[in-house]
Amino acid sequence: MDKWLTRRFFLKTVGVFTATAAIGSWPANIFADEKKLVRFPEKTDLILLTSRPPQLETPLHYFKELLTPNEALFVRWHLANIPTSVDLSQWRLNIGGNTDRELHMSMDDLKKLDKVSYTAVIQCSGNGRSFFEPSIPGGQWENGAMGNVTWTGARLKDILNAAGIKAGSVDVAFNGLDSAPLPTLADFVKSLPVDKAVEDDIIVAYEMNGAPLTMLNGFPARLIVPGWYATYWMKALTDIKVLTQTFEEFWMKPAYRIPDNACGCVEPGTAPKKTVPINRMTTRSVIVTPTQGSGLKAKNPVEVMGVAFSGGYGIKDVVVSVDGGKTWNTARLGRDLGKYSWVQWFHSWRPEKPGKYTVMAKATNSIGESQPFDSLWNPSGYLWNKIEKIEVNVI
Ligand SMILES: Nc1nc2c(c(=O)[nH]1)N[C@H]1C(S)=C(S)[C@@H](COP(=O)(O)O)O[C@H]1N2
Ligand SMILES: [Mo]
Repeated sequence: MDKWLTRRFFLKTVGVFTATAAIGSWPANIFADEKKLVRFPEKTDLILLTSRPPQLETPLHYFKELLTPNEALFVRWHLANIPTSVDLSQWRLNIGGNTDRELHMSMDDLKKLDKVSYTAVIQCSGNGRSFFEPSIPGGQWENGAMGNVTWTGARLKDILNAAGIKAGSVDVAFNGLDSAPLPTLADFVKSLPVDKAVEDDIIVAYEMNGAPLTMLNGFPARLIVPGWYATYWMKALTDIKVLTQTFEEFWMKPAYRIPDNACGCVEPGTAPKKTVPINRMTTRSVIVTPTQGSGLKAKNPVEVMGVAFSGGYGIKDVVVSVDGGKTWNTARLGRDLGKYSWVQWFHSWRPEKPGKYTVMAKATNSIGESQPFDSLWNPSGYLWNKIEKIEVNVI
């Protein structure tokens, strides 16, 4: 693999070691047939999807917090060979391809560049996949393949400009320390169009919530493409290559593509005629409290609470219904941490009478994008943003 070269070329400068005591011992190789909690190094108890590669979901209750704690942030790797220890004295960020010069930046070099910090939602393309009907194969995530984190790092633009982007550049490709256990499986390499790559807000982050990245979330540095799905947020980043051609290897094509139309959807069970690489996140809201099926007491006040976000345009409003969508109330929004962050929303409710109630929430962003009442379907189970509905029992 690695047809686009750099890995072999740069191998000398990259230090990857197999499991060491550095981050402790790993749970055994388990494939979850029921959801249970497991604890990986530097992580708290998370919901297990698979252990090799690790795919761990954040329990919903963590989203009561505006920022997702590092130890609770979800984990998703595609390939079983992942870095479990990185020697920073050996690690380099290598930049090359269609550039004036080749760079091999150390962590110190990276930290000398202008330091940028903002809060952004990280969300897997397949977050919410388990809710699709008809069901779709792939990681059966509920709502926990997302989190809200303050990222700090250097602008990708500054790194690329230091190398000097030459005329005729089309795409920029990114590779990390993980690799495929079998030669038949493609290395995880992603790309962005060069015009996107030089946008101000894209950074190579070396901190999450003010601390170094956890190993499972991409230590020592990862790409942050705020507003876009996390498939582009290359973890354990080592190689950046500027290309004169469209990069169309496996993880860009056929993987991670959506129907090329306004809804990114097709008739359930059918295949799209034309696809494009997945990109900006859809607008959505998630109900955090009360939880599905919970029991409430009549005449007792309850705070309906959740989070809402969109692909980089901020949230204009969130409306909440406690009667299955017959009437809607505008929710109170919490602290604004910028257009890439989620916002918490609150609606104080006092159910008068016992019975079953259906609670719903619907967010709209600053450019009018909102959420559908009926699920939009695509064959990979991406872009989930159907209006959430939960049922509670008032006694
Ligand atoms: N090196 C590397 N980076 C990667 C991936 C991967 O498999 N390898 N998966 C991507 C996908 S699809 C997601 S959803 C996010 C998950 O980031 P997290 O594990 O920090 O939550 O990492 C992205 N970056
Ligand atoms: Mo993902």
